[in-house]
Amino acid sequence: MDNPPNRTMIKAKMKTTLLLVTLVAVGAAHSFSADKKIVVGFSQIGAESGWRTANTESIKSEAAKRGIELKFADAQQKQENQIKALRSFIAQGVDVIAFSPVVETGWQPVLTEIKRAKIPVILSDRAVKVTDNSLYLTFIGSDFIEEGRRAANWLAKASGGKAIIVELVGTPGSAPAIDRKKGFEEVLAKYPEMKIVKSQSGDFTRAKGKEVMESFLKSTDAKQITALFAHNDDMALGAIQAMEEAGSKPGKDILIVSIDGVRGAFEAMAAGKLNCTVECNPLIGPQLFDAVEAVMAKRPLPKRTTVQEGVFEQSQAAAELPKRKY
Ligand code: GZL
Repeated sequence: MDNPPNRTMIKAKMKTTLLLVTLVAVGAAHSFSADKKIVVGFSQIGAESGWRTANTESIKSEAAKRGIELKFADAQQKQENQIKALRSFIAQGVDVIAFSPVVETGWQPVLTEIKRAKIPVILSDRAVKVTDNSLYLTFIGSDFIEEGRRAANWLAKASGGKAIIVELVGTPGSAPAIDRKKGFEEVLAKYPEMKIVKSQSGDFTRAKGKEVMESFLKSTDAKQITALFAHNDDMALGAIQAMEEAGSKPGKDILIVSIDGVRGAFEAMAAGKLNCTVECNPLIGPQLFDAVEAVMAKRPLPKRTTVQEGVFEQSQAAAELPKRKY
C-alpha cells in the first residue's frame, strides 16, 4: 500500500496548482486585452456651426475606421452637460477620455476625478486653464492667436491700414474667442488708424451673428463701419444676411474677414460677399486617434499638436471650392 501523502507533498501540490491557475488567469487576461476594443469617451461641445459638425464627422468616422468604440456625448454648448458626460465616462470605465472644452475654466475638479480614476485625457480643439497640466496628456488643435493675427494682417493689407471695425466674438470664455481676439488686437496695435468700435458675442452661431450685426447696423454711427471681423464663418454668414437686409453690400461697403474656412465661406467669397477666411482645420479625427493609440501602446506624446492651416481670399475661392473637404 502506498505511503499516505505527507504534509510537505500536499503543500507542494497546492503551490503548483496555484501557480498554474495564476498563469492561466494572466494569459487569459492578456489575450483578452489583445482582442479587447479600445473604448473612448468623447464629450463634444454641440452642433453650433459648420465647423463643429465637420469636426464631429471626422471624429466619428475615424473611430469607426479604426474599430475603436466611441461613446459620444453632445453637450448643446453647456459646460455642465460636458462635466456630466465626463463623469459618466469614469463610471463606464472607458480607456481614454477626450473632449473639446466649451470654455477654458471650471475643469480642475472633474479632471482631478478622472486622474484619480487613472484614465488618460486628451484635449481636442480647445484648451483648458488648469493649475496642474498633468491633468491632461496632450492638446490637439489650432493656434487661435495666430489665426487672429492672420485675420488682422489680411485686413490691414486690404484696407491700407485704415478701418473702423465691428467684431463678432465667439463663445464668451472659450479659448478660440479669447485667443483670436488677442492675436487680432496684437496686430492692430501696429495700425493707429484701425479701430474696433463695437464688439459683441454671437456665440459662434449664424443666428446670433445676424442678430448682433443687425444691432450694429441700427446704431447711430453705423455709417462709419468699414469692416467686420467675425471669429467664425457662421457668424459672418449671419452678418452678411443682416447687411443685405439693411440695404448695404457685404464685401464691398463693409470688408469682411472671418475664421474657419467652411464651404459656406468659400461660396460667399465666390459671390463677392465675404473677403477672406482664415482656415481652422476641424478634420482632426486622425490625429486624435493616433494619440489614443499611442496612449494605449504607452508611447510618449507631445503636450501640444497643432494643425496646418492657410488663409483664403476671394480671388482663390472658385478654384478652391471643389477641393474643400468641409
Ligand atoms: C475652433 C472651434 C470653433 C470654430 C467655431 O477650433 O472651437 O468652434 O471656430 C466652432 O466655428 O463653433
